[in-house]
Amino acid sequence: MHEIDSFIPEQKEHLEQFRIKYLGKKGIIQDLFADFKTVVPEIRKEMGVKLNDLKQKVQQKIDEHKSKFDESEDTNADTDLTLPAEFNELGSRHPLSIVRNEIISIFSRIGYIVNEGPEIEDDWHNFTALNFPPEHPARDMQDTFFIEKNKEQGDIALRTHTSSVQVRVMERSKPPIRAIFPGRVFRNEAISARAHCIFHQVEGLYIDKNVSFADLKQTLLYFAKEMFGESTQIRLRPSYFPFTEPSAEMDISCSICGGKGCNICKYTGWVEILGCGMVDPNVLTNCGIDATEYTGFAFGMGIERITMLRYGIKDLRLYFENDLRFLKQFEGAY
Ligand code: 2U9
Repeated sequence: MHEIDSFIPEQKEHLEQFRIKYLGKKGIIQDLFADFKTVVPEIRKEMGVKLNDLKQKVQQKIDEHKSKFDESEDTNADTDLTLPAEFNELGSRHPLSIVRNEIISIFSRIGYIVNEGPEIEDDWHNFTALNFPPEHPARDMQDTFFIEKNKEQGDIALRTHTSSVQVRVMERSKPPIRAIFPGRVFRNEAISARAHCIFHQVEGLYIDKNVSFADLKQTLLYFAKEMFGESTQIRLRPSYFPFTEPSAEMDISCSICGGKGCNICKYTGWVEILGCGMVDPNVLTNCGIDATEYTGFAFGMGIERITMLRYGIKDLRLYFENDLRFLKQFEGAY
């Protein structure tokens, strides 16, 4: 084997010596090219090819080892291994996620499981099964984002509440059912400090034999105390929803002023946090549950609203702007 084939430089200087020896101005290859002029015409062509091959081989050898020295030189020369490590900033959980997780945790402690479902829904699961009359205003273009209008097969729309998931669960399971339904919902509303066309809900459902309004009230009192503190009081006001009968809206004693009166509770001492009621027997029947055997309660709340009360946030557009000055305030929270 020739020296060129077996050459492995240990230091950069060895490589430079090798280069000068072969490719330098007074190097071996220069000499050979000088002698080339004297070569007889019969073998001139053959010798020319051989000489060029040799020159190329030497250059390749140099390139191969040069990159090796360049790399190792970079790491050795430019890196100060005694410098402190670079600080990688951690992100923080979004306040809506923190509050959603807390709601899930509160209900899971009393036996509720979590169910999720599709954001694109058909008319049956979003409206008809839930006892919405055909001319109900929620079915209007002004309130719902329709994807497809279809008289025969039913409209397709972005769900306006997670109640549609409850319908799906009731259709496929036998009571007892005890579950909560967190998710994103869509309503065709103008964006303001108090309303957005996309928001988040957690709804809940409990169906079994002998479930009463007293069970509903006590469950929601437990939730209010866990979420807003032990001293929190609740009150239920009569209301109306197509899917519950009787229906109610629930207020909590104002967590900002403790019930004394402030601009959050508009000096009433109470703030509304959710809607609830006993599941209408028509809805149970629509979903394949025997309404003579079972009763149930349901409730629904907007996570944006609960989070506003929990953290004193005054404008819900802040949730969607991704301003780090806002988001970082919740760092380290649950
Ligand atoms: C089924 C049967 C009954 C869910 C309920 C409410 C009352 C309610 C609103 C609160 C604020 C929606 O986010 S919000 O705008 N929700 O007031 N929701 S009872 O009742 C159901 C759901 C599913 C099968």
